[in-house]
Amino acid sequence: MPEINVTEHLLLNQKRTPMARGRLTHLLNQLILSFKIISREVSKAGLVDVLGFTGEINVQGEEVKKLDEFSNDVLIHRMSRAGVLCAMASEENESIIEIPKGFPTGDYVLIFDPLDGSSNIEANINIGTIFSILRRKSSADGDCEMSDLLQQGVEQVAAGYCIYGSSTMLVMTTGSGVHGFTLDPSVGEFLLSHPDLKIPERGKIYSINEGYTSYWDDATKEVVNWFKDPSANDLGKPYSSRYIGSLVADFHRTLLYGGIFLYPSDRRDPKKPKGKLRLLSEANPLAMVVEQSWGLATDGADRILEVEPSELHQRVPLVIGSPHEVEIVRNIYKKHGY
Ligand code: AHM
Ligand code: MG
Repeated sequence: MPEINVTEHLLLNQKRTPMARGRLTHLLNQLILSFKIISREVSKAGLVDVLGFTGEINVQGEEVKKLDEFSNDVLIHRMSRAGVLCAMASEENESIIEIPKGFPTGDYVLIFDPLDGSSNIEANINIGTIFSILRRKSSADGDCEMSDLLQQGVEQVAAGYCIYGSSTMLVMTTGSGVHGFTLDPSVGEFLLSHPDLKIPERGKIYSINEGYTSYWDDATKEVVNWFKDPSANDLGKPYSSRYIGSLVADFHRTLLYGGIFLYPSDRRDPKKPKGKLRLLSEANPLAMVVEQSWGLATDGADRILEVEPSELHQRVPLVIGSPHEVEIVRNIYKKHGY
């Protein structure tokens, strides 16, 4: 197969859209450069003083790690200067990130989780950046508004993630399929390694933090039991359990091997009745990727991409993966009145 890099791939895509002005391609190229910078730093973790906490607490009430902060800073700094955005939102920042006065702006908004799964950094486990790109809805003459960020996932024009692991890989969609690119460190380019990814129609793996069983309602307990009990499920044997605790890594495996990932609502923290994952920076982009690869994503009952956002850091239960397993789960929840 001739080697094609991500920039060439984006340009081919752009040529298929006659009216395209190349703004989205430019945005994605700037994002890709940020991923390369983050990847370089992640690969040095352990060698230099980049591990450990900064001592600060982020808006989610969690301790901020140095690499989280570094990744957030790189993305904000680079993307503010891209000239194609009118605002951004990050999982690490409480409110909307405006483009500084005097910098050129554009019609897109970018929402990201700069370093998902960062509690795993010290253990050399895969972590990643997740991104979602939308077009602004407000008039182009004024400043971007909160409503430009609070759009349903169906409005995303591009989404994906960059996973930093045994190799660095970018998986993304611009609305016509999902493609995976692996970073070749010897040339510093993301090369097309996984064209037109399709999630298997069904799988043999379920992925959930089962330590929280006692916080689940009966519906979720029945869901998980379906996967474990060969007399209940249609696999005829127990599904295998895999849970890394790094969403990008658990999702990436699910996309390639099939099966299901769940982060349901639970009773653990009354302030977070809808689970832990965020709609705008985590669930929506992965839902776009999975749907573009012929999979499904729901909150147990309804399609993630149609959930109406009301706040920036809104949390949502996430059930995502192969169509067969996601449908099974939806039917069990429906039976329980979800
Ligand atoms: P983070 O964005 O602060 O890294 O938190 C999100 C992470 C996900 O990567 C992962 O799926 C989840 O937290 C694991 O949570 P838990 O430890 O509750 O299972
Ligand atoms: Mg996260």
